[in-house]
Amino acid sequence: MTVQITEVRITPVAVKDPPLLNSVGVHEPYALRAVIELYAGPDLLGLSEAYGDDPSLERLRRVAPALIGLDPFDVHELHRRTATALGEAPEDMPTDMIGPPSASKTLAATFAAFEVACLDLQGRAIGRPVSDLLGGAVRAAVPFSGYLFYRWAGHPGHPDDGPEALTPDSIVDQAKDLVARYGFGSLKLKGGVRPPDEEIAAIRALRAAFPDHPLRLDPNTNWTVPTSIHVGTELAGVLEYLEDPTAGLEGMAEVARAVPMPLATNMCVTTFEDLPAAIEQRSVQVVLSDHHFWGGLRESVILAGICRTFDLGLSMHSNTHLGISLAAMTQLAAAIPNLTYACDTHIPWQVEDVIEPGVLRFVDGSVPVPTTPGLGVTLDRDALARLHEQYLTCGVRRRDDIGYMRSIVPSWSGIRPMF
Ligand code: GKR
Ligand code: MG
Repeated sequence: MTVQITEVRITPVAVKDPPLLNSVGVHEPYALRAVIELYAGPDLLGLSEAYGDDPSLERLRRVAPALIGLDPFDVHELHRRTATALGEAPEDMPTDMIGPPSASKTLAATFAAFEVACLDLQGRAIGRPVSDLLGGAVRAAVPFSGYLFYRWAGHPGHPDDGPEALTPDSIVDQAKDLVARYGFGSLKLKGGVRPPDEEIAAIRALRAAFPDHPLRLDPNTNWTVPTSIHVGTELAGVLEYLEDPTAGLEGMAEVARAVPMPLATNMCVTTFEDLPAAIEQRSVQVVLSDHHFWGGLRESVILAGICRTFDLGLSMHSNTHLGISLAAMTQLAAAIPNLTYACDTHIPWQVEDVIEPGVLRFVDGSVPVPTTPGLGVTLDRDALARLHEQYLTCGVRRRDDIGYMRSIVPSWSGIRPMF
């Protein structure tokens, strides 16, 4: 069977995002994503979803013309063409919550955007789900964790769009709401926002309200080593893992030696090059994979193999994303036997999407893995057009949690560690 890419479409979209607080600032009213459509003739289409900020879009657009004529089954050739077309593209990532930018990471992120669409195309061409292309699904449904955020009730100048959550009790209320609506069986608190002892109190309140839920806390490196050790010691026996308490492999290794729970990361181990030193120094015990910057679905399977070899746990990270990425994350997680932790997802915070509803749903905190060809999801063309129009008018062109916070709190520095 001959399959060749005949057309590449890249459509930036903006989706409404609530005022979620994190260690550097606050989410802006809109988050950006790019929807990628790879056509192999008029009826065969592969989908993917990627970062939608200006530098990422520029890289995607630079590569797109080189993909015409590509066989979507030849992902090695896709990699060659991506690398050649990118050339000396500036190193830049849409957020520093996923470690520093590097040439290999920008290449990995750009390649990943097209690789996922190629795998969707492959699956549709042969009539098999993407999980089959990754070794086969070892689970029929993928568990996700309920992602808790400190938040304001609304963006300044906009109507309130949810209850404020700034105290332990309101975080527990938020958790009860997410668990009631989605059935999540584990919970993660985005920390590094309130003073550490308040966040310890929030975790203890969650433990009291949810005695059996695994709990995670992630301050995105907003703590010094002593603060991290203090929090880790106070929460002994309470946390499933502590995520990125402090910056860098050395600091993480020092914390890891002093606290009883595993340390997880999506900030100090974010490329294959980071792994040898992290393993040697025992900086982390759990790696959070993310196909968007680890180089796609097949590279994420390779990461899983390395984690298995070196006895590292494997979990999955999430930035703001939509249904196409949720489908990709679900297909991938279904096919990785040692992905034994519930995955992260921002989906409960999103009220808009680009896919037709109904296929992806949460049942008892897990997403049943679509068994239809490819990723299993279909573009909602009206929604795509509407969210593209929103992109054109919203004014946001790259994520800037620090700058947005500074526009509200002029003295805000966003410099970590704050505590
Ligand atoms: O969106 O505010 C956020 C999150 O903090 C996200 O940016 C992080 O990358 O959720 C991510 C994490 O686990 O570090
Ligand atoms: Mg994290």
